[in-house]
Amino acid sequence: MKKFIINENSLSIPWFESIFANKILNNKKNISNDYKKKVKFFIENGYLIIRNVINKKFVNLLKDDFNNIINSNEYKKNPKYFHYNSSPRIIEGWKQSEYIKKLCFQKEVISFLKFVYGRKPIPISTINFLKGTEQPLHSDYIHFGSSPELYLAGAWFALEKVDDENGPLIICPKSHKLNIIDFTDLNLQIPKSTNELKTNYTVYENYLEEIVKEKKIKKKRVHLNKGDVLIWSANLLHGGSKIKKKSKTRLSQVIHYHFANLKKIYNPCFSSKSNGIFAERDIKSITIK
Ligand SMILES: O=C(O)CCC(=O)C(=O)O
Ligand SMILES: [Fe+2]
Repeated sequence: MKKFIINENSLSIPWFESIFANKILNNKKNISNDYKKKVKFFIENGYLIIRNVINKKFVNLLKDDFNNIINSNEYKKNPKYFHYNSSPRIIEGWKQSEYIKKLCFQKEVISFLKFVYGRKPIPISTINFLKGTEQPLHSDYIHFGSSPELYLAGAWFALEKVDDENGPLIICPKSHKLNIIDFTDLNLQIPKSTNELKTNYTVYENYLEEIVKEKKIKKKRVHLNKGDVLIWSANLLHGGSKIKKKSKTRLSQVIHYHFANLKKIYNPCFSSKSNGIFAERDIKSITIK
């Protein structure tokens, strides 16, 4: 009889997402107790804050680039229906700025992701924010699916102080353990137009609010300082809180990562996993020359 061996190679999801996560972590060699503690926190809560990972000089240079992009008026934004206020969510900034691109390869973030996912992280998208997004709770896994499942992470960098005044991130610790869903799990159809997409997305957002109420899931507003980063795992619920001081900026950059050697990446908004329908994606990864 062949035994089941508990290690990362006998699992299809990232090992830290599995019920054996702590056991596998404890068997890892050559890591400090301090690092172990951080990983344990990530396993339990689905996110981790690392303070002061980028220096002020780098942040200022990135901000200069960002201001130039804004002033040039030549940039790509998320579609209108993914904006919840008038402040632009600028995508593909890495094509215009070396600093925006360099941030995708920030050492601490890459090495942490590599450790917990057991694969090389591959940056696939950047969004640069001028102000808070006021975006309702969602999981990024509704946008970026992978096979094997859950090989997705986000790194959200504060490029200035973020507190209750300028619309901080809201996260739901431990929510990464909620079921993975797409619209068809809510008895909706795969959308055939952007109108239908927006309608479904709103139902999805309202569904999540109901789940949070029903399960009494706590929301946490995250205060960060310039140069801090918050890393979230694939299915962690997060959003942007209301901006109390409307005139204030909330300069920040989020980077989404898939990982090496995936069989498939797909867009769950146009897929139905339960019916075996996958809208496969062909994403060009962000690379450094
Ligand atoms: O920055 C925020 O307020 C939320 C952004 C976000 O959730 C995302 O881009 O995935
Ligand atoms: Fe998100």
